[in-house]
Amino acid sequence: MTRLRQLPAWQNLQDHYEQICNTHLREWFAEDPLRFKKFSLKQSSILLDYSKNRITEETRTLLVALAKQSGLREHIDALFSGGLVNTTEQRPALHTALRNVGGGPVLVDGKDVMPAVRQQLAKMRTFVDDIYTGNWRGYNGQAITDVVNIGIGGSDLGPVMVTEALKPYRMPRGVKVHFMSNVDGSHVVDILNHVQPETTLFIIASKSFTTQESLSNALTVRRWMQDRLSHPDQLAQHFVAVTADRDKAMEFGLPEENIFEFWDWVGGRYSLWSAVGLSVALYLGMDNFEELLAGAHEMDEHFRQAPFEENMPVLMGLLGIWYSNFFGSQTHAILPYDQHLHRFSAYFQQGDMESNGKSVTRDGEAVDYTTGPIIWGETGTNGQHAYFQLLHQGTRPISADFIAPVKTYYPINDHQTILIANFFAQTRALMMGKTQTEVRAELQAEGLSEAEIDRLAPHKVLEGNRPTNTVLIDKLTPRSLGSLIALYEHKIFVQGTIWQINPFDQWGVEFGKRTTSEVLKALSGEGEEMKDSDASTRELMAYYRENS
Ligand code: G6Q
Repeated sequence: MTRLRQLPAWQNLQDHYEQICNTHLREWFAEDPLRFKKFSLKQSSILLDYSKNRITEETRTLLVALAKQSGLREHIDALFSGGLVNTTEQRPALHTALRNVGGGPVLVDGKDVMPAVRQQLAKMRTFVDDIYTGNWRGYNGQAITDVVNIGIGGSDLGPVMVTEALKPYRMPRGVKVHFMSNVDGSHVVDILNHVQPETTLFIIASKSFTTQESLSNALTVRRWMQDRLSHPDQLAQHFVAVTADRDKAMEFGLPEENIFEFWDWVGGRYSLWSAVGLSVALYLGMDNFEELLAGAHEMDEHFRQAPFEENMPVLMGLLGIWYSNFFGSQTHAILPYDQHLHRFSAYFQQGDMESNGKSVTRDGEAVDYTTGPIIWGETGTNGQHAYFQLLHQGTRPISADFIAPVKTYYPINDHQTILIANFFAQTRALMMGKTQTEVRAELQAEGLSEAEIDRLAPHKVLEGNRPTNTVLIDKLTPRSLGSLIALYEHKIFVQGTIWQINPFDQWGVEFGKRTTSEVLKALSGEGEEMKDSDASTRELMAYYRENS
């Protein structure tokens, strides 16, 4: 594998950067009335305007060349066809198969996985029907009114984000959903205080079924439930599991029919599309869950087939590379202008940072360039009254995605127009900035003296030239949300491929889990004292023991 910085396109981009890095976006917009047309595209229900980026047509050509020289086409083919793209764990990463519902076979080890995928979807549908028709009831015959998903990380963040995003599509008189992720007893108690044992269903979502937080929470909840039952078999009416390790779920005490399966070729942070989405399906209904899958599938097909110059995830991925590796950006903000998307940035904080937070190439060589950016953000309008100041006038180069629906689900008064006015205003302001001359003219018009103008003007100048993508969704629906999520998943894949890293492992997270087990054993007196532990950790544990 030729190292990234040795690729001819990389060198060309470096030279090109030197040529254009001082050009202001204002100039490019003034020169070219067709700029929006040249740098925007529509796919499914999503319009991407990337014209407010610091690029020319030549930049795009050079970035696309980088993608081609990085073998992106071959990597995409491998991703979809079950190639071992998770190189360290020697596994495919086939989240796309989970939404390939009407599509052809997908082979893993020579075996088509689609029948198993369809079987689990059918099982989910039956289960959702059973809950709503009252075929499945709690131990004393009452209908289920509350569903608690016990899971963390990839087994939590997706369902939380999607159920929040699609609130208007919840089942009429449907179940309430709760998400118990933190091992902090406060989280457990907060949720148990809001549900009744006889009408609550717990979903233990854990791919490995060994994650300490989820298992501790599940055990506590099981005890809480057992105290109320007259017969141990009644437990099965209140617990189901979603896991890739059926045996462990059975050891926990669940009958086989209460176990929904997914597979080791589904990464945790890409597992929303599997039975990990059971809480979503219960909340929205199975038809809406399948719409979500269909929307993602549409984006998959686009990603697989569109030429790179017109390929939304490829272009977004390349723009990120442009800023990270040539402009030296360290962070990228995701800013949804939709209250229901308030967990979207957090979801892709995991999606992106856990995937591309790597510093070694697939071949095990240390990288000599920057990889995954720090992803952050929350709903846009609130952010405008908080951290946007740094976006406008701070010293760090930051790129951002602005996301909004055109049509709102709740057309009350003029809220949507005001929201969208804010949305357009911010990307324009970030792009245009305000020059010294403009600031002085404005202050003069306000009647300020020359001395006052001299004092104030430097503070009111805004450099502008801050790059943004605008992502407009026709309306936030299960289908369009599916496409939007898949867009970001594939963007991450594009970047991981170009950076020559494996976006599908997470050894840092695993190391954290293992270290916790050692500390826990020492702290709870079950294991050896951590003799080789450093003075800081040892003393902190001692302090905790004395004072807790
Ligand atoms: C995701 C990560 C991580 C994982 C959780 C939960 O890609 O590996 O966030 O999802 O640690 O793991 P389990 O589902 O195995 O409990």
